[in-house]
Parts: sequence; C-alpha cells; structure tokens
Amino acid sequence: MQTIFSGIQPSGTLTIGNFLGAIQHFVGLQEENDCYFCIVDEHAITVPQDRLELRNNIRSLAALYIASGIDPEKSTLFIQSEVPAHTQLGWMLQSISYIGELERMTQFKDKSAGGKEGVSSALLTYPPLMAADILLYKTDVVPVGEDQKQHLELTRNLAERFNNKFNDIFTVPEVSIPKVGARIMSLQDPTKKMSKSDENEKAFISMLDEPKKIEKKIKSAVTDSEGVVKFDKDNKPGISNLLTIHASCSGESVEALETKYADKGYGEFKLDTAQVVIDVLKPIQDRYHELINSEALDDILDAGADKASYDANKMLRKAKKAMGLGRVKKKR
Ligand code: ATP
Ligand code: LTN
Repeated sequence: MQTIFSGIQPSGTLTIGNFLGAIQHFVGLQEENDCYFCIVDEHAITVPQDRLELRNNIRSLAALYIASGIDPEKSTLFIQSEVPAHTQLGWMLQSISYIGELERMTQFKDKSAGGKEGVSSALLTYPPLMAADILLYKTDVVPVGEDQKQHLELTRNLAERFNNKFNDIFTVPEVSIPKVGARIMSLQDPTKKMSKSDENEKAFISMLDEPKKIEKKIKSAVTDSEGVVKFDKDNKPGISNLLTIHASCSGESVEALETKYADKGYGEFKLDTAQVVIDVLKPIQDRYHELINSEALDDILDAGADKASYDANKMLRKAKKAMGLGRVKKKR
C-alpha cells in the first residue's frame, strides 16, 4: 500500500481535461492505496477570485470528486484551508526555496507574462505550498497531468534539500502521469492546454455542461482542412486532441478509432465524440445534483479535514523541531 496525494484548484468548474488527466486516475488508485484528495483553495487565490464564486467552486469541486467516484470511505477528501498545517509548512519551505528556481517555473512565467506589477507574490511562492501539501502526508506517489511535472521535480528537490539540511523526515515523492489523456488541449487553440479558467467558454468542456452544449462545442472545435481522421499531433493537433478525448472516454484505442473513421468525415467523427463524452458525464452529473446541497457533503468534508489535520500536524511538529522553531518546555 502506498500513500497517494493530489490536489485540484477550485478555480472554475472542472473540465473534461481535469477529469481525463486527473480524477479518472484517482478513482482507480483508491482501491489499493491510502489516498488524500485535496481542494486546494489557497492555491486558487494566487490569482484574483470573486469570493462567492470561490465558495461555490469549492463545494462544487467536492461534489464532483465524489460524483466521479472518489469514495470518502476509502479516501480522505478535504479542503486545504481547513487544515492550517499546509500554509505553515508552506512558509517553512519558502525559507529554503530560491527565488531563481521559483522564477523558472513555466506556470509562473505563463501567468505573469503580462508583466509582474499586477501579479501576486503568492503566484511565485505557489510551488513551496504545493510541496507542503504533498510532504505533510509522507506521500509516495502524486498523480497529476503533464503540466505539473516541473512542480513535482521542485517538490522532490525541496524534500531532499530539507532532509540534508535539517533531518531526514520527508518522503521524496514520485510523479505519476497517465499515458493517454495527460494533456487535453483547448478546443479553440489545440496547441494550448484545456484550462477551466480560460476566458473563452468554447475552449473547454465543463463536466457540468449539458449534452446540447457539449455537442455544440465539439462541433465547433478547431480542426484542419485535410478531412482525414488521423493522429498527428504536430500537423493535426485539433483532430489528435479529439481522438485522445474520444479514446479516453470510450476505452477504444486511438488506432482502432483511426480505422473506424478511415473513410468518414469530421462531421460524423465529431458527433460520435460528443456522444461518448456525454455518456461518461451523464451519470456523474446526476450524482452531482443529488450531492451538491446535501448535509452529507458537509459531513464528508468535516471528517476529511479532521483526519487530514491529525496526520498533517504530526509531520508539522517534526518539521518545526528539525528547523528549531518554537521551544522545548522546561521540566517543572
Ligand atoms: P487553471 O486553469 O485554473 O490553472 P487547470 O484546469 O489547469 O486550472 P488544475 O486545478 O490546475 O486545473 O489541475 C488539476 C489537475 O488536472 C492536475 O493534475 C492537472 O495536471 C490536471 N489537468 C489540468 N488541465 C489538464 C488538461 N488539459 N489535460 C489533462 N490534465 C489536466
Ligand atoms: N498545482 C496543481 C494543484 C495542486 C496539486 C497539489 C497537485 C496543488 N497542490 C499537490 C498535486 C499535489 C495544479 O495547478 N494543477
């Protein structure tokens, strides 16, 4: 049995990219492992958020985790800001992070591309907080999409740096990236990753989109003029992305789909792709609507925060002791 940790930001409604790149894999992992899944709201505030929207997104994300198959009996599901140990260890890890290495993170570079004046300092110090999330639970494996690989490498470096400098207390985690679906691209610009905070709504399929909307978005997805359903990431990024989505949702291989649509047009391929996406999302949406306003959801999150706090505080105490923070009480 291994310890698994992963987090998702409540920065909008989850997309099919989050589902195929992350949640779907979390569900399979919970059978044989000790899993922690976190709603990382403190990461979400590194960019401006509307308070009421953030509140809604946090609850909605919790309901979507469960509706997608995260079983609170098997896994610990909790909200990051309800477990203060995360920001506490995050601060301690900032003290051993270098500005240079943080400035090299591509997510920071992308999000601060418009100039550094209006960008929060938390966007820069986000990776040590992410490292804290992971290291508090003696995590062995972190399942994430491709875009998080660099943050995971930094987490490993910080863990090793801390262990060498102070005391060998942290487990150095491995990253796990799915073979298919690790990087679902935007429907409007298939060279960019699909992102829930994209300002163009047509660029992503939200997990709560209605069937008609899903169909419309896939129909208007940007492709090419060749008219051949074939996987070629460099020359046909749009069709390759739809093939990945179709394959991940239907369980068929990309090769099998290429054969199936060999003499068919994009129109038919797109309609079928929409259908397999709708089929995957429908039962999740039904369960979501049962959960979203229930007290049961609060009970699950309360229990999750209690369990996570207990485990995280144990590690926090060790880290404080290793760094010399606080005091040792005199014997009376
Ligand atoms: P934002 O747009 O707010 O930056 P996001 O949509 O990129 O957010 P995150 O909360 O940062 O989503 O990521 C949650 C998980 O989903 C991570 O494991 C991430 O790697 C994965 N993920 C995000 N986008 C994609 C994508 N397009 N394809 C595959 N996996 C993804
Ligand atoms: N940085 C991640 C979200 C995240 C995370 C984590 C993922 C925060 N803490 C810990 C895995 C483990 C993102 O933007 N997708």
